[in-house]
Amino acid sequence: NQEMQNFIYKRFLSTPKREAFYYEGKSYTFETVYHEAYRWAGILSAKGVKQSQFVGVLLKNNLQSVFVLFALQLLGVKAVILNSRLTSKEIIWQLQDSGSVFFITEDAFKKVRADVEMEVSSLRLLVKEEIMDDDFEEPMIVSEVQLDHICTIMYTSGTTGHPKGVMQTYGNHLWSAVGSSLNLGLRDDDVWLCAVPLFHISGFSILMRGLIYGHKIVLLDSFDADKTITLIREQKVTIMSAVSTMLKKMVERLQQQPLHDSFRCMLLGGGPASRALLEDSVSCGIPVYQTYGMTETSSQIVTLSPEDSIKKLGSAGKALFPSQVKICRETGEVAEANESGEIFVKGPNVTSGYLGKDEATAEKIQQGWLATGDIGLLDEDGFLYVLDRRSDLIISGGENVYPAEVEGIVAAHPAVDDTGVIGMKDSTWGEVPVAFVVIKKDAEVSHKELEEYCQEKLAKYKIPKRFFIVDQIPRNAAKKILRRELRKMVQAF
Ligand code: S0N
Ligand code: AMP
Ligand code: MG
Ligand code: MG
Repeated sequence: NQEMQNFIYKRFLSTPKREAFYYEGKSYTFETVYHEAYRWAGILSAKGVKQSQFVGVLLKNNLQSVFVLFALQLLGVKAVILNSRLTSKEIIWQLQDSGSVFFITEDAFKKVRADVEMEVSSLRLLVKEEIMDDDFEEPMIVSEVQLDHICTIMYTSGTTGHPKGVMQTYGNHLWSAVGSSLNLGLRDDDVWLCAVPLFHISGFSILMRGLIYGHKIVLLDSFDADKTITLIREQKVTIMSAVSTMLKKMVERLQQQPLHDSFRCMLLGGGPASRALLEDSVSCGIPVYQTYGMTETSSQIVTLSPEDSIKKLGSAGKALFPSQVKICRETGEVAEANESGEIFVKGPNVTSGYLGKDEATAEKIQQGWLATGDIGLLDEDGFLYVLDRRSDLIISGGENVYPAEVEGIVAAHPAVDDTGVIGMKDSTWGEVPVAFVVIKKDAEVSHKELEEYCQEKLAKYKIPKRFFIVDQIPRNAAKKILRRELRKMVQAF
């Protein structure tokens, strides 16, 4: 069993005086970050937060949140990181599924907080603003972390039913950061801008890289294209992580005035990117690197390399040094070059499985190979092209929407007889969900009512943007929805 010094403590010992963060006009060194995390560990410890517990966290993208997340690592707690766009119902489900003992949140999430308090009385609630000046107790710091111990849990939805908690170990995060650096390189002057949510691995992995590499992170509360461009210039940012929706907004503004030369990488992931967006980025001086990765791989697993970023534009690249990728036919045989099939990935950054779901884990991971459900091909030079998303998955601005989950909610409406959900192209979000609905005989329901019905149960981005009333949902003999037919029907409306 491999052990390493606690990453936060190690970074503090290594380079205490280096800048770790730039946030809202101020810089913070690793020394300050360590002390703040330690202080938070003391406060949480006094409340009863202990090693090995699962603790739910619902936090905004600010520096205090980083301190809390780092405090949990110092305490050896498994942080169940919750997506703040979810409804109370969805959050409560994840808190219960993970067996969280505490729920740490902040003032901004008043409604969720009240709902959690009312519905899960056994959960101990801690509100950041209310406890930040409370009593401190000398915390029991986990001085060494086991690489196979869980650091974080992030939920990801599946094709059927409820989301599953992806277990991300210290080793997963470490190897992910190592793989990234062996491809993109490390430079003394690197500064990584984080405008993606810390509750996704896109954002959380930036925090881990910051600790492991010892470079500065420019942290934003949320994405704003103008603010981001200003900060890239002011803070001499060299790398940024983005999804297509964000990049598109930046490209619109950068036509006239390209970024400085030292900005060396726009790491683009979380979903597909159009050829036009990639070309526009290059033409306005943004060095764009497509990457393929997911919650289960603790961020990137396949990424373009600097020398191929132009030559192989449109490809997601090759597997990072610690990892492997292969394409398989339905029979399980490895596909030939340029033949499409399911994408499988393997490596020390790949999760060991889903929390408490041994069956789902055994189904998805065999001999270390994770069946992603995505469809792609490797060209004759071994470059990955992602052709289609895992089983019907709709990606809206980097957030995942599973049709089955939305269908389950819409179908439960008393006036609805049957429903089918698909993605529809959208210029802002890439894709948005839309629903086809069959209304029960003699029943009546307006679009507005259907929308309101969804509001309590589904995160905003999952609510169908349109409801098309139809006589029948096309299904095959096994009653499976024929989504291809629905896609054709969209064009008729
Ligand atoms: C695109 C973003 C920034 C949009 O958010 P914005 O503009 O801040 O919106 P809000 O002000 O919060 O809300 C305004 C209205 O818009 C609705 N809304 C917000 N987001 C969405 C959305 N995605 N889809 C649909 N609607 C949305 C709000 O509900 C609100 O509506 P009204 O006004 O009606 O109330 C934001 O969505 C965002 O940050 N997206 C990115 C999320 C992300 O990071 N996804 C990646 C997840 N995947 C991974 O983490 C694995 C891949 C990975 O690790 C990676 C990914 C990218 C780059 C690098 C990596 C890597 O490997 O390192
Ligand atoms: P998540 O774990 O929520 O980040 O979702 C990961 C999923 O996003 C993958 O399984 C893919 O379906 C999709 N995805 C990630 N990267 C790409 C890419 N470069 N091109 C197309 N789809 C992608
Ligand atoms: Mg997901
Ligand atoms: Mg906003």
